[in-house]
Amino acid sequence: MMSRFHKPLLSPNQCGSSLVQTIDAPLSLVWSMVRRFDNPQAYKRFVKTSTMRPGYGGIGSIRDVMVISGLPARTSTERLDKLDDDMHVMVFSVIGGDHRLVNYRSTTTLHEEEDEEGVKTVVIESYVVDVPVENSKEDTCTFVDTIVGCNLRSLARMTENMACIFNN
Ligand code: A8S
Repeated sequence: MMSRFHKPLLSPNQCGSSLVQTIDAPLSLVWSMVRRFDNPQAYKRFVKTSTMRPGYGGIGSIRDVMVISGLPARTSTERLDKLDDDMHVMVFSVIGGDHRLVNYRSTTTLHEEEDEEGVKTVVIESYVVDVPVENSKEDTCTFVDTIVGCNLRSLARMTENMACIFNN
């Protein structure tokens, strides 16, 4: 299950982790949300606005994200590195912005899993990021795990609610 996409090489000054979220909704529905690099605010609740830079589409696209107030960050510039509609893989990098997550890179993959209740979608999101000099690896990972965990739970809640509507 832990596919080849989630084995990043870490430099000594980096940390990383991976989070898993099982969602009771079809993979096609979950993927339709995850693949929308131009619309992260659809489920990422820390995102206030996201604006695509003109002149792109597809791989290499850049978005300017503004996050909600109350976080140790205001803006983030992010680039789409990979979007595979067959393998259900999405990779993006943080390439700038007003925050402390330097060289952040996130990989998300979707997988179908069947249990007694039916077919579910398993989302794996892994990341790598530089550890700021004044921080520990543990604190950096705890901070990122919190954000990614919130995003994954929000994704689950939204797509499960949508699946519920479609089935009634
Ligand atoms: C994502 C994941 C993360 C986003 C982080 C980790 C961020 O948008 C927030 C706070 C920060 O300090 C950094 O998939 C940054 O969006 C919410 C602005 C990048």
